[in-house]
Amino acid sequence: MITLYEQHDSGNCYKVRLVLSHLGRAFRTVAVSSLDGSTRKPEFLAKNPIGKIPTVELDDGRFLAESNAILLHFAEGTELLPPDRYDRAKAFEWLFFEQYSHEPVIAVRRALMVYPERRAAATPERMAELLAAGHRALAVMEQRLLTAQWLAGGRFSVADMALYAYTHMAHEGGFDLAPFPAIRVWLDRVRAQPGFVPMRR
Ligand SMILES: N[C@@H](CCC(=O)N[C@@H](CS)C(=O)NCC(=O)O)C(=O)O
Repeated sequence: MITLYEQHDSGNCYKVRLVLSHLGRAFRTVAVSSLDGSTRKPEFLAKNPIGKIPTVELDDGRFLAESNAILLHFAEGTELLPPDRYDRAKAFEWLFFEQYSHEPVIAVRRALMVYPERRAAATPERMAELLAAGHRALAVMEQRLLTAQWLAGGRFSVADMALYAYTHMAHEGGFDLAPFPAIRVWLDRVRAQPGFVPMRR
């Protein structure tokens, strides 16, 4: 059976729960966390030398890390990856955008606000920079979603799963979604998909 090494309140780990649930794939979970040092232990580093979660162990015993690579692995050959070459590349575009321009600002600002041990790094300058960068990322999504139901191609895909994870928690990072009505409707659309599971808290 697939094993997901995860931290329950991580959006990156939640993406994997979303894809496995949507596809009806059985999996078990093992809790790992930076807070208790378990992501730095040799037994975990042997599974993923980067020392990050999510990490999955596949049915054949091989390991895979990086949330969006994991999404792509499970989505291969399913309706979650657009068959058209251009639409597929657009899905990749959103996955790279998520990792470079969205998660590093929206998830990080949330972490600085939510985890007491990170608060010392939440200087006013850093929080202001992250807020501005987060608004820029949300504006890019809003622009697409004003004229399209889904981020890539004409249907729900891994791109929507990847961006849903931290966008739906953006308010915990101090981001007000009121100026982004198309994003708010899209969040509801994602929640209405078969197999949707809410994030565990
Ligand atoms: N780019 C990675 C980021 C993974 C990541 O930063 N995971 C965090 C939890 S959200 C983590 O493992 N933190 C523990 C640590 O750094 O020790 C992905 O998308 O999977």
